[in-house]
Amino acid sequence: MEHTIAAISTPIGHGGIGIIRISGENALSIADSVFESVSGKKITEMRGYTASLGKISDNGEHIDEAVVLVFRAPHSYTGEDVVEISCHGGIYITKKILRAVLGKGAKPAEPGEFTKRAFLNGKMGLTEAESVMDIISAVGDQSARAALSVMEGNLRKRIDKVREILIDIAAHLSAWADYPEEEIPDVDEGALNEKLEIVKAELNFLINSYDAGKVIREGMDTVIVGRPNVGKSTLMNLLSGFDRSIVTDIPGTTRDIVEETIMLGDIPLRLSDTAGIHSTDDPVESIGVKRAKDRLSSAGLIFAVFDASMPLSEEDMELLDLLKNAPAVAIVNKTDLESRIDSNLIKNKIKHTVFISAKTGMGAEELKREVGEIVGTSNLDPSQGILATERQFGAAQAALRSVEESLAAIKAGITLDAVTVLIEDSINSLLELTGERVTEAVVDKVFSHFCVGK
Ligand SMILES: Nc1nc2c(ncn2[C@@H]2O[C@H](COP(=O)(O)OP(=O)(O)OP(=O)(O)O)[C@@H](O)[C@H]2O)c(=O)[nH]1
Ligand SMILES: [Mg+2]
Repeated sequence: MEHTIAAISTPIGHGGIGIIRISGENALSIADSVFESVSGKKITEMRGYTASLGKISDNGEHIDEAVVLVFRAPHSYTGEDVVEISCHGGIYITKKILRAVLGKGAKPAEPGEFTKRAFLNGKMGLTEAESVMDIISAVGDQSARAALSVMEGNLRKRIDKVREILIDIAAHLSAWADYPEEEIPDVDEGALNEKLEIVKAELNFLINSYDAGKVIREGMDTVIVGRPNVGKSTLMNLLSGFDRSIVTDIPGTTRDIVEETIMLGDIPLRLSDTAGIHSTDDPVESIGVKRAKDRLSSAGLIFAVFDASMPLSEEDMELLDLLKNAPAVAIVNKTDLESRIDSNLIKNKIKHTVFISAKTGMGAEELKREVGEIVGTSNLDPSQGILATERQFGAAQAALRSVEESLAAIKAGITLDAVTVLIEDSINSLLELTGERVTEAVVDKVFSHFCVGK
């Protein structure tokens, strides 16, 4: 039996309530040794899913008033006996109660240990467990929905379906190979290929949506570039919703990089407003220009801003050339003024071109739409269960590789024995993905990314 663990499960800070969670065989008796209920009833006598009000004290010293909640194994988050002490949410009080609980024999929980126990006790699969942290760190509606969907088991169900097809094929192939004298129907190569192609398509779909899922979870480094005075800082301020960057009509206003994280619809963008790119003798400005160019090459997404009230300059054309094949949106700004720009020159070079007025806010919706197209989030349905971690992504890729190899093997006329081995490899990768066949080291690694108390 695992030892009993305890941790503060709420953030360290001031709050209405702080929760100390205890899980394990001795959770109830340990909680009893620091708690005295108003009713006189012992925690060890309480039924699961019941609460009790009382006094927390440590060796006679009164610490706080608290409510304890009791969960009895296996009907708890971890599958073990669990007690949650809800006390007043203060750094001092919660730590003092935790210390008292540890003094009675509980051990400090490791990061993610409660969820790890839930996984090991079969309360949830590995993909569901992994999504717990994503729910906690969700920054928007889409990322929360994606995490919730995985937690509800949608990714596992999707993988299970794929695996069922592979198991079906493997079983048929083995039966046919092992019992040649039996009346097992011949392997129909066409049908075999067809099934494998279905698996391939589904795995490809999952793998291709991984990057977009990552964007809604983690956001995207985005740089705003353009020559001086085109309205980069005005755009920064429009998207931030406040005056983050200094705006003047003097070219060369922004010199250093100004950063702000914003939500463009459901996509978190880490925006960098930069100095206008042009050739200059000013030593300070030229450092700013170098920084802008460095950011341009490292960013995941580029907002290249142009001034619609002027013809394109040589600097604008140079920037357009730099953007070839880059993930860029060309933003033709100042469309509230009379147009003097030949925007076809831009459209010919950059697929995603939008017309806006950073000053009035016109065109912001179109920008949102184009960004969704570029980063792939506009085609993403987060409620379907999408791959959420590098680990899951790697396992899905390995599974796909084996399926592709088996298709190639069939085509090359290699024996069906060899094909069976490849299909079994793919099944194993999928079992690893869902955590049904996974090493202890992998499990430890998964939960080491968690916070303490979860
Ligand atoms: N009419 C109009 N004026 C704008 C618009 N966007 C910006 N401006 C004006 O253009 C001038 C320059 O704006 P900034 O946002 O400072 O331009 P910038 O690209 O950051 O300039 P640098 O930092 O110097 O590179 C300011 O006077 C803004 O008010 C717009 O959409 N319409
Ligand atoms: Mg500026």
